[in-house]
Amino acid sequence: MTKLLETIDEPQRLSELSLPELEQLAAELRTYIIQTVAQTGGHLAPSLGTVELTLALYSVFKLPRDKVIWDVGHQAYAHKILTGRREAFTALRRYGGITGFPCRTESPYDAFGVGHASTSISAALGMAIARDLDDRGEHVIAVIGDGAMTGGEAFEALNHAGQLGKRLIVILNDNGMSIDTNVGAMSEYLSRLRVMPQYNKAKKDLEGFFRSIPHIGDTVLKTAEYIKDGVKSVLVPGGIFAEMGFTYVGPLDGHNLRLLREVFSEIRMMDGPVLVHVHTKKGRGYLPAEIEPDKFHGVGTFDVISGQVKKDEGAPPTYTEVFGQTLVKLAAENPNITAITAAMPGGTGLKVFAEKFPNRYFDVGIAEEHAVTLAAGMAAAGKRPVAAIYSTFAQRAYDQLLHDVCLQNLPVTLCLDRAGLVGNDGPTHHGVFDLSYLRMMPNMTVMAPKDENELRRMLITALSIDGPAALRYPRGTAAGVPLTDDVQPLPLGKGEILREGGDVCFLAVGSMTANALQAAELLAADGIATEVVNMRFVKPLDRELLLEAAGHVKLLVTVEENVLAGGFGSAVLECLADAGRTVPLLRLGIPDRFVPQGDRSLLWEECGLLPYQMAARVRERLGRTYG
Ligand SMILES: Cc1ncc(C[n+]2csc(CCOP(=O)(O)OP(=O)(O)O)c2C)c(N)n1
Repeated sequence: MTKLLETIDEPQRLSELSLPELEQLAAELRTYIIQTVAQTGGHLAPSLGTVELTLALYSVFKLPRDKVIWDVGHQAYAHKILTGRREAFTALRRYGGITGFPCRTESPYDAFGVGHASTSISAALGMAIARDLDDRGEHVIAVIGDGAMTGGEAFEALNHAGQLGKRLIVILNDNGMSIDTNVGAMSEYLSRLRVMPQYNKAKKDLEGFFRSIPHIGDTVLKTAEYIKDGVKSVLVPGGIFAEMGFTYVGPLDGHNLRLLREVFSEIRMMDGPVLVHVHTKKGRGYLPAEIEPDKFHGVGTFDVISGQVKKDEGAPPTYTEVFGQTLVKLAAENPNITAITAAMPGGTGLKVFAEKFPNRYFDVGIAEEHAVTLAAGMAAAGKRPVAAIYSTFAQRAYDQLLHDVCLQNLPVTLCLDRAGLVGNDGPTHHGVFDLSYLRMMPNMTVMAPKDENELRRMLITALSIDGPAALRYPRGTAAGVPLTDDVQPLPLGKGEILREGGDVCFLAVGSMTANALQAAELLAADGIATEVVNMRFVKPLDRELLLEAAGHVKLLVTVEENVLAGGFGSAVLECLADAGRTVPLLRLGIPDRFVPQGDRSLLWEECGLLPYQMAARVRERLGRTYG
């Protein structure tokens, strides 16, 4: 039998379907999402929770004229499948395949590019303003999770939208979860709404009310009034959103297609900003994901029947794990150490710390800016805060790092996980800018370890510096070196010569040290004697070592998993220029463009960072320079 899903190439078809057909489609979508993500990996639990929401929205609103902006975009798999990418979905997140998030260049239905949280209401308001300036009539709808709602930008946008009073729909997709359990006073407020005794009764009343409307058009105004004054006061004591100028509707069962369609049909006719609060279940329809929504938030390949995630048994620990364990050890010795995460306790390895030292552990929600200034405040008051943030999300806290931490020379330790190319999450998530944006900040020390043992030494070093320090390390398994018992701090600003050679010298940073060593082997086989230095510090630079190397080789090669613009190679050039030295120098790193998604090794290849490519570039440059 032909599946209904196979007949849907564009979302316009959805408005022709009956309620039972839409319900059938919901089931088919779930099966397709589960089976595909089991093969590709991806954001399973968030996307299973929004199936009915997507169907209800797309069967009521007129896409692509009406704009739907998905916050983060990790819950938008049904959106992708229903908007012309059903077959392409099998290559989700793969190199050359479709991206894991909405992306404007991928589809006209992807109204706004996303990946980082809490941007949807700002973007939607911008579109609503543009629409009104141009006298158009489309609807603009932001769909934001309760986790993303903890981000400051979401509040800034609500604040602005409430004041402007423009026609705008915000759908709050509340599943009680961020990646881990959601945190914060707003989250507690939302869960109070969930358990209010009036909720179930009022929900029924609301359903009954809409069902009893014979000619919807005639009763729109009455309905709008009911929603505005009735539901608000029954269901939302204090009504935060109403106080901010929004008409509040809800909470509604986000899996009840009929109810959602009815409510969306009504609010389509309303003016001003409206917030529809829906309750959904993360992982809905796949039991393993319902039971462990955090594990299935973003998941690798897994077995559909058992729900077992495929693991590489016997693989070395991840950098994240080594960081988490080391911090726990250090915190046991130093009661001043505190740990801060911005909604990523699992992802940053801080869960062990949270269990051991709950009163010194702080999950601030998706609020990287606050996390950094919070750390600055703790440091100013005598603590040794460690803020563990993914490199890409720390971009949010640029000014806080500069103005609150570095300007005051406060001893905040910044641990940047997922630095470098992250793989399948793609350009929104690659952590390839941090060396550039950190090294220009006065007072900042910047380090990158070549392996997990060095990560531990760098953490101790950072915590011994009387000022700000950052270390950045990559996603995934570490080098697999034995962890030594006696972990000593590193000499500040000193590199390490790993291999001697008189023709070429690789100056390598962090993850690229291993690749440089392999490239050196290849060159040595061609009779090109190649030195390799593990620089350890991007700031302060080991000037002495650099100038010495510049004096005895024919070519210096800098190699980093960071953008070339303003990165480590630029720092080396500055150092040489300041010393009045002109030396042939080749810079290897991430080019001046956004790198797509795919396996990390494929992306390294795309950027010319595999050992054979490095060796080829060196040979070519030597040939050109010395004939
Ligand atoms: C600025 C930023 N920080 C952190 C993240 C990582 N992140 C992705 S989804 C997510 C949780 C979002 O929770 P919610 O909005 O409730 O959506 P749900 O996954 O529960 O559907 C987090 C913390 C991010 N995408 N952007």
